[in-house]
Amino acid sequence: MRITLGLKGLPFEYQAVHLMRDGGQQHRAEFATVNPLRQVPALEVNEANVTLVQSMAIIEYLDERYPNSPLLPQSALDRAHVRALAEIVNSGIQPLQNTSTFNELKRLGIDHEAWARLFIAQGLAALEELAAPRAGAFLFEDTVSLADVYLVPQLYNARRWNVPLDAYPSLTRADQNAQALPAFRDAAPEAQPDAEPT
Ligand SMILES: N[C@@H](CCC(=O)N[C@@H](CS)C(=O)NCC(=O)O)C(=O)O
Repeated sequence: MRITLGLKGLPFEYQAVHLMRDGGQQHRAEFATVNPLRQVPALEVNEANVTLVQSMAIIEYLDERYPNSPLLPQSALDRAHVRALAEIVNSGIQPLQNTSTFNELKRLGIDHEAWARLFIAQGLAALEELAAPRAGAFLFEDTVSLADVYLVPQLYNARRWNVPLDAYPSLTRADQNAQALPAFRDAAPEAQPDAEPT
């Protein structure tokens, strides 16, 4: 969501919800009314007095409402391809390595680190295979798309879990090119006001 706000050049007010501190601030009663699933992100749209949840819904809303720098290509078939790339991350990798997923794995005595590395590597391998034939400077041809918006945070996370990335040249090329753009750099976790000092 932060990447998209940056790509669209939209000013926004940042409100931190720390997922670990105080047992997870997403579980506070006031946040549960924002998102009953107790997950970030959420976007308060002032002009409509509405709060949106689910990153895909938020990003597609922003893309429709602010059509500059479109995140989806012109043709319906190409849009389906780009959405499929984004969904590999959004529904095929990310939910398997969410904080709440890890908490439950730990409770069940399962090695969550091995679990995370397995599903991240499997998902990235599928993403590479699907993206490679049409990848260019970015995951779909030479323009930033919805697919890159999902790729970059997932590779950030993969590095955190020491997942080797050498086998995914289309993904690492797109990531490297995205890092040259302020919208991606400004959205990085360490660039946020509430980032822990390293
Ligand atoms: N499908 C949701 C996933 C949101 C999600 O899982 N957010 C994570 C942070 S990246 C979260 O809030 N986790 C809190 C938890 O698992 O307790 C979306 O795309 O917005």
